[in-house]
Parts: sequence; structure tokens; C-alpha cells
Amino acid sequence: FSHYMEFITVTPAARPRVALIQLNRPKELNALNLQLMQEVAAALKELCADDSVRVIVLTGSERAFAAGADIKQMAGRTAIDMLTIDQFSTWDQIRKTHKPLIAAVSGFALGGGCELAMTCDMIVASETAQFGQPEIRIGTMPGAGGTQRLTRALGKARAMEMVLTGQPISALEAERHGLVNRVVPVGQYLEEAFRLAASIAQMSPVAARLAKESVNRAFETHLDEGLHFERKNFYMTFASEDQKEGMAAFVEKRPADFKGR
Ligand code: CO8
Repeated sequence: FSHYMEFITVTPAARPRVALIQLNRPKELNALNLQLMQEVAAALKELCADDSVRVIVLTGSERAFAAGADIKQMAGRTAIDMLTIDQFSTWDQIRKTHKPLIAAVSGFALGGGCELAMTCDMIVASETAQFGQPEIRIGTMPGAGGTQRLTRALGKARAMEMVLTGQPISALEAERHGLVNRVVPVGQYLEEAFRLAASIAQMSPVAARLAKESVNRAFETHLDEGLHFERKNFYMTFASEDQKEGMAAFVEKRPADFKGR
């Protein structure tokens, strides 16, 4: 089934075990107003609680993944308005989604749109995708992780150039620098994202959750602490039925049937 919020469309069973969230504010190129972001966070929460969903794909339209924060909504705000609105608590909820989250990006991924794509675990891009942080051109700067995530992905010099000039990069450049997983023709980006999602959806959701947490940890801590964290999560997989099933299936030369227990 499919249910509708005002600015997004959620399809819990878009593919077997794969849900789709589509940003759906086409006239504004999916500009991310506060309500849209709250809808995304609420949808993710619901999909995370649904055992039939193992992987989530987040997409926009062919023309725009998202053209950034809603400039018209932000234009008159004061610093204290921004502080009290505290929109980034919504972003923090999105970031903490424990199921694998894949962005399927076509067209504009600018400002908050680029940051939203980078908040996902992986990015599948169409050839027409462009990634940029144009905030400097409107007298501000990235606020939802752009200066941090671009710098980690592209290195200082390139991130600095993007953030200080506002000049976007193409999908192919983004792929070359490891910002996106792959680039495909525009007619195929969503299918390709579903294909990637389906391959992950076959795995143990317990192992996927612990592995995702561990990879993310690499960005948050030093090596010794990261290795320690990884080891604990690795041990924890041995508490799952899925680990027993996975290894038994290997020995018995049959496909594994992971239950998420
Ligand atoms: N906010 C509000 N409306 C927008 C936005 C936006 N970010 N982007 C596009 N729109 C609207 C346009 O105003 C226009 O509406 P209307 O028809 O009513 O005038 C409609 O979408 C179509 O846009 P254009 O006519 O401009 O379409 P073009 O094809 O000529 O240009 C562009 C497309 C290049 C994407 C252009 O629209 C543009 O430059 N948009 C703004 C991009 C931008 O600066 N983004 C950064 C915003 S700031 C930001 O993201 C801060 C992030 C930190 C916090 C994150 C919290 C969410």
C-alpha cells in the first residue's frame, strides 16, 4: 500500500522488503521546508519500526532531488528564530536511521539537498545529477553537514572550492571522488537504487544494522576506538539466529533465509 503526506509519498513495499520515500514538492524543485523534513523523519521512523522493510530508498524527481532548504521560508528569520526552530533535531533523527538508506539522485542536489543525499548511506546518481553547496551565493553557508561530509569525501581543496564558490560538481566527478556509488543513465537511476537495495535486503538485517553502525563509527572516532567498536558488534552478530542460519546455509550449500532475529 501507499500513503500520502503533503510533501512526500511513502511506499512501504515498493519492492520486496524495500520501501521508497519520494520527495514530492515538484513546483519548488523539492525545496526542503520544515514540514517536508519532518515528514521524512516521521516516515523513516515508521519504516524502521516495520519488520517487513529492510532497506529504504529516498528519491526526488528526475529534475530535482532537492534544490536546498526553502529559501523563501528562511529568508526573514533571525539567528534566534533558527536556534529555537531547531530544525537540525529532525536531521539528527534522519541521520540515526538504523536501516540502510540509499539516495537515488537525479538533477539538482543543492545545498540542503546535497546534504540530505550525503546523510544517506549510499548514493546512486543519474548522469544529470549535480551536487553543490551554493549557500555562499545567498550570503550563508552549509548548515546540515555539508562542510563536514564533503570534506571527508572529497578532501579539503575540492570541498573548500565547492563551499566557497558555490560551483556544483557533476555526477561523474562526484563518482570519481567517491561521493556517489555509481552513475547510470537518467532512465535507470531509480531501478539501479532498487537493485542495490534488493541485494542488501537479502542480508541479515541484524548484521546490516551492526555493520552500518560500525562503518559510521569510522567517521566519528580514532582507529583504536573504532576497531574496538567493530569487534563488539562483530561478537554481537554471534548472538543472532541469522549468523547461525547464514553459516549453516553455507555449509549445507543452500541459500540463507535471514529472519532478522
Ligand atoms: N527554496 C525555495 N524555492 C526554490 C528553491 C529553494 N531552495 N529552489 C528553487 N525554488 C523554486 C523557485 O523559486 C521557483 O519557484 P517560482 O516558480 O515560484 O519562482 C521554482 O522553484 C523553480 O525554480 P527556478 O525557476 O529557479 O528553476 P531553474 O531551473 O531556473 O533553476 C536552480 C534551478 C538552479 C536549482 C535554482 O532554482 C536555484 O538556484 N535554487 C536555489 C538553490 C540554492 O541556493 N540552494 C541552497 C539553499 S540554502 C540551504 O540549502 C541551506 C542548507 C542548510 C540547512 C538545511 C536545512 C534544510
